[in-house]
Amino acid sequence: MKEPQHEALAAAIRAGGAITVLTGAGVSAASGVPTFRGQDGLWRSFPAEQLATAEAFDQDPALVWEWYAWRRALVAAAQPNAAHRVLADWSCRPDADVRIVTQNVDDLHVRAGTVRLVRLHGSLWELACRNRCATAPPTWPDLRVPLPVMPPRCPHCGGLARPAVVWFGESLPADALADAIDATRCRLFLAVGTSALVHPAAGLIGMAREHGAFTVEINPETTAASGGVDLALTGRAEVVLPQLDELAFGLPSD
Ligand code: BV8
Repeated sequence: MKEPQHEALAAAIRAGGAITVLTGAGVSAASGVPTFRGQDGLWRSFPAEQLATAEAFDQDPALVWEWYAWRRALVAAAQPNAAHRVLADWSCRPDADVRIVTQNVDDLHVRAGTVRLVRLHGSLWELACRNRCATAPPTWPDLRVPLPVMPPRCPHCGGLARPAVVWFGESLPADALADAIDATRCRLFLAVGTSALVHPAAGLIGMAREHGAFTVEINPETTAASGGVDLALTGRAEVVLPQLDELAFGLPSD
């Protein structure tokens, strides 16, 4: 059904100019990757403060690695969904200026072929030396499922390796955060599939509005950001984004 709000937003997307899309766990929900705070959310059985922190890791690296190994196996068996594919298509269009800023660490945006992607919180598919040893690179890719040794070791110093993700209480990579802040200088800012609870990522929405962007939220539920955006579209990313894509650019990209 072509709703007026969708039509108007599609026209704005088609009009060109800088567009930024901030994504959260909700865009991977349709791929079967649990969100963090939803009904079946990961945090429900694993409260963040127990696992996604350096303290939790140092206290029980085996337990934290068990959680990440479980998530890696789950994501490895998942496929990018229509939401990822539409955003990848938009990011590749020569006639569009679209940047994707993600909080997700599943790399499904990468597997969907997204270019101009900013990963704020790192990747499940990269490791780092927990000791930050001098001989190891800051991070290195490791796509193996299952990991041959648990918990994995740093190949350079033999110490523990950690997931190269940003834990609570850790700063975001300075370059990624700077790129994300730069991306708030846009005409249209879409927040898709995020509860807008985790900072500084959630703050990007208000920053975009302050920079004059028309801000839109796409989410089946009301969130912390819903009251502060120009347009809150109730819906699932894998449904709404293909609708907008067809309205904006004609043929369904799927
Ligand atoms: C930092 C990687 C400086 C690990 C993650 C300011 C105010 C308040 C708190 C703070 C603040 N500044 C800093 C903090 C503390 C903290 C924080 O934000 N705490 C919150 C929880 C209160 N932030 C930090 O610690 C950050 N670091 O600021 O550094 C510093 C340094 C020292 C001391 C203090 C500060 C680091 C944050 C990064 C944490 N790492 N992930 C891992 O994944 O294992 S965060 C984690 O949450 C994921 O990355 C996830 O992406 C992210 C955000 O969650 P969402 O993506 O929004 O997912 P969620 O489940 O919450 O929501 C899903 C949404 O999708 C829902 O709304 C649902 O309705 C919707 N949905 C469901 N299905 C669909 C859908 N939408 C569309 N379609 C669907 N089909």
